[in-house]
Amino acid sequence: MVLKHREKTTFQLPLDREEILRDYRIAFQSRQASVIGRREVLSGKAKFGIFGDGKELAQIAMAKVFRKGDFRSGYYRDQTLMFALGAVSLQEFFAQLYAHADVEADPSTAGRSMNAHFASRSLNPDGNWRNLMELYNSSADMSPTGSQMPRLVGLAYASRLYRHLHELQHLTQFSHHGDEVAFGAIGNASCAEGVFWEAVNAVGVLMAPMVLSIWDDGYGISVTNEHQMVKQNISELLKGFQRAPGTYDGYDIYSVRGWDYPALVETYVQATETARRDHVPALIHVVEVTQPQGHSTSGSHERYKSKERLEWEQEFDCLRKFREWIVAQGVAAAEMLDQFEREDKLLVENTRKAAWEAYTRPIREEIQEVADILDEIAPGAAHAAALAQIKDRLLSAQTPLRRDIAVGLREALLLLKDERIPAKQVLIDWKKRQDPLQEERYSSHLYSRSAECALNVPEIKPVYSERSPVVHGFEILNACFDAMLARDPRVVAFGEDVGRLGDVNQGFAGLQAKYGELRVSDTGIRETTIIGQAIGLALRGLRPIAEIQYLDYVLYALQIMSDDLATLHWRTKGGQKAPLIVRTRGHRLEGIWHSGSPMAGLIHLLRGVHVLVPRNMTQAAGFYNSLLRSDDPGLVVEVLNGYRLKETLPDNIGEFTVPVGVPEVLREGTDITLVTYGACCRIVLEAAERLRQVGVDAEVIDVQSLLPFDVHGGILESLTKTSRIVFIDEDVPGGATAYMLQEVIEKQGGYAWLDSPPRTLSAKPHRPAYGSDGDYWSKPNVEQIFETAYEIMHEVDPARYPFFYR
Ligand SMILES: Cc1ncc(C[n+]2csc(CCOP(=O)(O)OP(=O)(O)O)c2C)c(N)n1
Repeated sequence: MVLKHREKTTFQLPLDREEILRDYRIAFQSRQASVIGRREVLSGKAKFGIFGDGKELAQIAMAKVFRKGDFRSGYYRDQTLMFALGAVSLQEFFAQLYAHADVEADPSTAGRSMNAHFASRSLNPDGNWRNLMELYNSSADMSPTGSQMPRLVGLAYASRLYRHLHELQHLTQFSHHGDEVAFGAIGNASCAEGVFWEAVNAVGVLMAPMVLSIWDDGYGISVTNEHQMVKQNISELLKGFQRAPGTYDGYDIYSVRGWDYPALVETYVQATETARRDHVPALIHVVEVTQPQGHSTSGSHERYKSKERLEWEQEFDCLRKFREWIVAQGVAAAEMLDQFEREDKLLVENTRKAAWEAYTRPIREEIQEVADILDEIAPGAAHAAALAQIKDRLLSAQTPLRRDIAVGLREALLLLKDERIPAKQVLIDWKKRQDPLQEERYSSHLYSRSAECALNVPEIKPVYSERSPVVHGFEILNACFDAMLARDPRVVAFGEDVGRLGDVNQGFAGLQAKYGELRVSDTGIRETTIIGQAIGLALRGLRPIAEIQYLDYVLYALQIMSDDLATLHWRTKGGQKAPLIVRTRGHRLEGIWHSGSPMAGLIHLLRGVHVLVPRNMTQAAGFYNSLLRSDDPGLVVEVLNGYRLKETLPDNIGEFTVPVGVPEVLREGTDITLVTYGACCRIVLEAAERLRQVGVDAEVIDVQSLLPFDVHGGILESLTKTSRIVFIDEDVPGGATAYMLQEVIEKQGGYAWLDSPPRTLSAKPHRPAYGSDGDYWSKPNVEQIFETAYEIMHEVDPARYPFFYR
């Protein structure tokens, strides 16, 4: 039922006095943290601040029902929940505000995310799972509004799987019979995002235990609800999702005032108990919420809120209302609360100071070290005065920064470039020691560093015997997925048409019947939340294979893959991982939307995910086996026109692996290296055969793994032999061919071995046109590849390779 605003008079207090007063103090401390945090930004000590003022009371209520093992997927307003749970301390909160780049100081993000972006540490330093049932789990926050929604689908749905899949019952560090609730939080304005609706629908369909709170302060920065949603009331709009009495299909929907403590507590208790027990999701629309300090430190709300609104916000401030209620109920006298407030103000300020001191101390120590070296150098240097200036500048900085040390150091070395002072080397050595430290501070953990990282998975070659059958490509995959599902109970596969049909190309044919509807399932057409479902499941210890039906439709999910999945391990500095496998199919079939190969778009937006482009289904199966043994996320793009081609089924289909980051030489040659991947492999091999007929011996290399790329430098090895190279694919010009060229020519140092200019050959800059002729003139073909390679050989030796076609 949709509940009316809850009236506090109906509430029977289940809370004792101590608990109420503790709640008041946490809420008050949280408000102080917001006030002081804002001051720190405005005074220049921190760069940006966004705070949870006005949302304190609802989060205090939520904390009462949030249990260990539960998960949060919220946003930057949730500090009070984190404080109330003891999941983030005040000092950690301020450390993050200052961007203290240390996991000990800011366990959420080690200074990598802006403030109020929370994350629990699911992993030990070695990358292995901690016992999530001992933690108040918080999936790592993001700034794009609504981005917390897709993974909520999986975080909630995991409980359903853990409750109903017998084979998962032993995974007690992740679940207790699926009793865990996923708590979501979102701002009212972000409910205008499409992804909100997609996720709400998906959770309802999946009957997953989510309790989603909407903090409704009537604005999205300056834009009022009038511009955000029909009828200006999100719970009114959501009425269609509510379940009928006595049924389990749909949501429980509540509306409650953000300043009404007893009603909030009652609502959260009721919503969460039902979600936990019956797996019925709930939406809690928290209305009459205020934002006392405005949206963020970037602006002031006086610019867009009316005088009346500002006055109303003061009157209905949840702390003020809570205080009035405490006094009216006789829980405590005003003087007592005054005393608490004085103590708590002091506490928060002292904690802030401690965080600042902890943040600045090591930097000041480094400044002192550099200053001492400069002191040593200066007496004998021509630019002693300028060096002293650099030193003074560093020592007097109010907000010390390592960046300023790096800049000052380089300035000093420039001044000293012609000097022969022995201590100069001390300065250079000091600088050199910093480089790996900064790398570790800001750039580590893009990929897994655990023993299970994909690069550590050993190669196991496919084994063939006389008995190995020759089958269709899709049957190779089918056997591989069958083996994966059989071997590892954590594997679940889902996507559009994956369940009953076994996917549009039959890779999962028959596997739902064999493993059940929860292991191999259909989803709605909702690419973003298919990926979100997989991220959430992976965050809770499962091993999802999420299918996006065609590569061209990955674009729908690209935002969440880029913002959430690809950054997750890095932005938590190894605190969280989501080892999921995204399966899709693409490159060359027919028409604009079933032939795309936007590989550069993907690899540039997905650093942090392995991007694998197998040329056939055996290679694909090997990659799936590798990824399942690793804890890195991966995207596998199967070749669309390969499902009906015949391949020999390896005897060890569930065991063999194809190592990531290692290209394969498909044809050896000495004159020219042709580098390609995926669907192009077959046509490049054909072109190589034609080149042979005119006396050109081409080496053909299948990159197979765009991210990571050729980790052992195999392509360079080929180039040292041939001195000529062409990069071929069906992306746009300047796309993945340019990326490969940079990898080989610049990074691997291939330029030094070139005797001819390197070339790239790609598709046209437009999408592929329909029909066989459209395909021929949109994508690189055998003739073009032949002619590109032949042109290079002609330039080398026109007499031996005369033009015979122009
Ligand atoms: C995708 C995206 N668009 C725009 C922004 C800029 N932005 C940050 S917060 C915000 C308003 C969000 O309002 P609401 O959802 O009501 O949450 P509130 O901040 O009021 O709690 C906007 C537009 C963003 N972060 N992400």
